[in-house]
Amino acid sequence: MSSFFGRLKKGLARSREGLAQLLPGRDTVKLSEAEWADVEDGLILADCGAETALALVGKARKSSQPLDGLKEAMLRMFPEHKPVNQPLQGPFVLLVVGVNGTGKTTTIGKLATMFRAQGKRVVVGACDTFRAAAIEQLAVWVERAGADMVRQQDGADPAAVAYDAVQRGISRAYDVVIIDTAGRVQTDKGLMDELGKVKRVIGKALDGAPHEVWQVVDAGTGQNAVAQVDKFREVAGTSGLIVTKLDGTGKGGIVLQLVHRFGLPVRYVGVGEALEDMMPFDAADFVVGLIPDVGSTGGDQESLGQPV
Ligand SMILES: Nc1nc2c(ncn2[C@@H]2O[C@H](COP(=O)(O)OP(=O)(O)OP(=O)(O)O)[C@@H](O)[C@H]2O)c(=O)[nH]1
Ligand SMILES: [Mg+2]
Repeated sequence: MSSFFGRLKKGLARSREGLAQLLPGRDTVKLSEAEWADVEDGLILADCGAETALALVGKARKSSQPLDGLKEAMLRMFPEHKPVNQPLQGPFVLLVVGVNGTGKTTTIGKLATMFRAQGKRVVVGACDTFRAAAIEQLAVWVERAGADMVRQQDGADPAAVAYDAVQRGISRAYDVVIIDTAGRVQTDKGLMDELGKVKRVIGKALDGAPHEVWQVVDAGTGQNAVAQVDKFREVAGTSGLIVTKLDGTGKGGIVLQLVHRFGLPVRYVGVGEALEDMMPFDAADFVVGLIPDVGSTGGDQESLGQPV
């Protein structure tokens, strides 16, 4: 069993346990109306949202095997694999956005480490100039990753720092520029305008940048995550999602709801605070990790043949 899958499965344990109460057994071939209603409730409780739960149950009902039908419906909800947008020239510029405390800085530390392990040179722009400790927190991650950092003093204009970071990425031939931004609530117009400016200025520093805008969403946020993605997508052009803290929540269904509503790719998931607790997202692994193998005669199967 791959340790990646094992960690994901462990991270999804609470979501899976919640669903286990309400899903049909593996050997069940027919469900009553009331049982289908329970399945729908289970999905809603796991934060799939009513609309997505209804869509999933509607598809699963057409299958001759309810549990497999549900897994299949979930799998089909994910968009076709879309390669990460690459630069025509210059460094790959990644803008990381999201609400306060979702895990942006931690995720950037993990991403920088991953890019470095691929032999890429990485520079990170410390554009969270809002909170005094933010730059120092980022510096620790960046140093650990063996990456470099562009910073200015606390309170500096985040767009100016972003511009500097991209310029540095170009002039010193870095492979990757990652921009850390301050957390902001999607209803704060002033801060959302500021984020729009950061994005525009990055485009002035390098044509076609940022190549990707990844929004970090805390899986435990609940239904508000939908409003978050809606607004950040409008203002910053979110092109992919990173869903963190799947380990701390019984609400893993939020991933399905976000994918169903926005059709955005989920690029990575976080299942813990440590460096190795982030992994590339794999829809098949996610679904197998989320759906309990209820009533299976073979017991709790670890991998169901899902190599990663
Ligand atoms: N359990 C768990 N904790 C996580 C995960 N990712 C991040 N965290 C924790 O979440 C907290 C906030 O993380 P940060 O990376 O500082 O979040 P941020 O989005 O940069 O926060 P702001 O910059 O203040 O908006 C930290 O304690 C992290 O260790 C995860 O996948 N699982
Ligand atoms: Mg941060």
